[in-house]
This record gives sequence, structure tokens and C-alpha cells, in this order.
Amino acid sequence: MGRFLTVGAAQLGPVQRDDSRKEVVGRLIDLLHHGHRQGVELVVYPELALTTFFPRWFVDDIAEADHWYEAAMPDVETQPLFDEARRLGIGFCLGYAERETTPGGDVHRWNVQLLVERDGTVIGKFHKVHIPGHERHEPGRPFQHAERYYFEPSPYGFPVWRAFGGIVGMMICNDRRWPESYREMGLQGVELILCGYNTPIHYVPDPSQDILQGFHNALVMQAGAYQNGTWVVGVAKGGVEEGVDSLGQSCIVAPSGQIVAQALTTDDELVVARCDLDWCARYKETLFDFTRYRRPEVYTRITSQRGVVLPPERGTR
Ligand code: ING
Repeated sequence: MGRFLTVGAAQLGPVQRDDSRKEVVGRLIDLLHHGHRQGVELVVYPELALTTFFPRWFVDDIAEADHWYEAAMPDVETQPLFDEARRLGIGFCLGYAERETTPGGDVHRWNVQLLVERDGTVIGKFHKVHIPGHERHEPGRPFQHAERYYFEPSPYGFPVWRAFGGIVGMMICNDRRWPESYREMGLQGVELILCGYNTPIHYVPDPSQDILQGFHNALVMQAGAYQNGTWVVGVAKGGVEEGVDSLGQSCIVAPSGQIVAQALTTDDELVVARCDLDWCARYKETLFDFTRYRRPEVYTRITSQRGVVLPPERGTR
């Protein structure tokens, strides 16, 4: 038997500064059509799929960056994607920058992913929790990674939703490097985690990590999948975007931790896998039977403490 869901990781090649929303939405729709021909039921797009990765530039007045954010979803430019997905009966997960104005008039800038069911119902929205990089202009860098200037860290954590015949969660890019992201969802029985990313190959604070970007990408998603008995779908925006070379290597990871499908290019490419959500139980009910084996009473530092607290110095007497 099995509970099968055919998933497509819709990797994007670069989106340049001057590419219009209309052009990008056209590419997203092309990938939907590729998926339709392969029986895909859920298409997952990258982080900030509608624009270039704009945190690589700093602007003194953040209002100058407002055009990178969506104020409404869908709007006239993104409506064709929603319409075509619904017509084809394909659900999707879309990453973008959101500028939210609350009824009280407060403005929030979020890095989000929206999940839409096959019938067009909006299932939920995830707000990125771990915001990497820096908050101020760093003039010495070859490119900025000012995500902490452009996005507020989410206070909403890692919810999961019943959708696509299973239990689905989301995370965005840097969230995938933190075991807490997976575990928060694992503790809610997650069976499928959707994660868009933009990972520059050159890591400015420590270039010795550049050659390891692909290894680290696979390492964290494979470990997170296995340790929580869940499928993980990692979807890149790859290739050379405004001069910055970004990792592709979009992949679909099984609850065993095995990569079952991976992108061959760094361009627009749909990576497809038929995911059996029932396979999660093999791990969740055996060696990762949380109820039987976890020891939260000895894990108290995980939530009570943020940074490292060293042990006391050895006495000199
Ligand atoms: N990007 C990076 C990632 O975790 C990062 C993190 C931070 C790269 C700082 C370079 C510099 O893959 C995103 N988008 O979170």
C-alpha cells in the first residue's frame, strides 16, 4: 500500500535584479507544467523565488527596498501562478519577502513560504526563524548578507499542517542548519518538511567552508530527515545571480536519510520523487520512538539557554 505523494523540487537558476515578477512567474508556471507531465502533486519553489536575493545589497533607507517585498499574495502578477496550479490540481510552496502592515499600522518585514493545496486553498504561511548574516552595512565584503537588516526573526516557531494526505512543515534556508528546527516539527509528527534556500558558495566570514557548502547542505538535511523520520525537500535558487555564485543541489531526502533525487544543474530544473509518507513510521516507531526513548528532563539547556556556558575553571589549589 503506502501513502504516496509525488513531489517536485522546483529549483530556479538565477533571478537577476531587472527580471520582472511577470518573467519569473512565467518560469514558475513552466516548472508547474513539467511537474504536471510527471504526475507531480506538490511543487516546491526556493526561498525568495520571485526576486533576486536582494539582501546582498545594502540601502540606507529601507523604504528603497520596499519593491522587493509583496504587500499582497496573490496580486496581479502572482495570480496566474495560483490560477494555473489550481487548474492543474497541483499544490505549491512559494518563498517570498512579505511586507506586512498590521491593523494597528505597524510594519513587519518577513521572509516567508506559503503553502497552497491542490484545490487552491491556502494551508499556511511559515515565517523564517533563524535569520543569518548581519544587520549593518559591512563595507569590506565582496557582497552583503544583510538579512538581519531586511527581515525580522519569526516569533511563530515551526508549526505543521495536515495537508497533502500527511503532516507537512516548512523551514527556510538557514533554518535547515539547526537541529531544533527539525525537532520542533518532529515532535508534532511531521512527515514532509519543505525548505527553500539561497546559499552563496563563498562564505565570507570563513572561506575554508566554501568547498564544503554542498557537503553541509546534504549533511544537515539528511541528518534532520533521519533523526525525525521525515521526508525533507530542499530547493535551491542556484547559479550566478548578480555575480554571486550560489549552490544548487536541490534534493529530496527520505526518512532513512538517503537522498532519493538531486538536481543535476544549477538552473531551472524540476527534481521529482514519489514519496511514501508511510515510510516515516519505520523510523518514528522504532529507534526514533520519541515517547519511549527521548529524555527531555535532561535536555533543559536546549530551551533555557541561548549561548554557550562554559564549565567553571579548575581550582588552582
Ligand atoms: N543563506 C545561508 C544559508 O544558511 C548564510 C546562510 C549566511 C550564507 C551568511 C552566507 C552568509 O545557507 C540563507 N539565505 O539563509
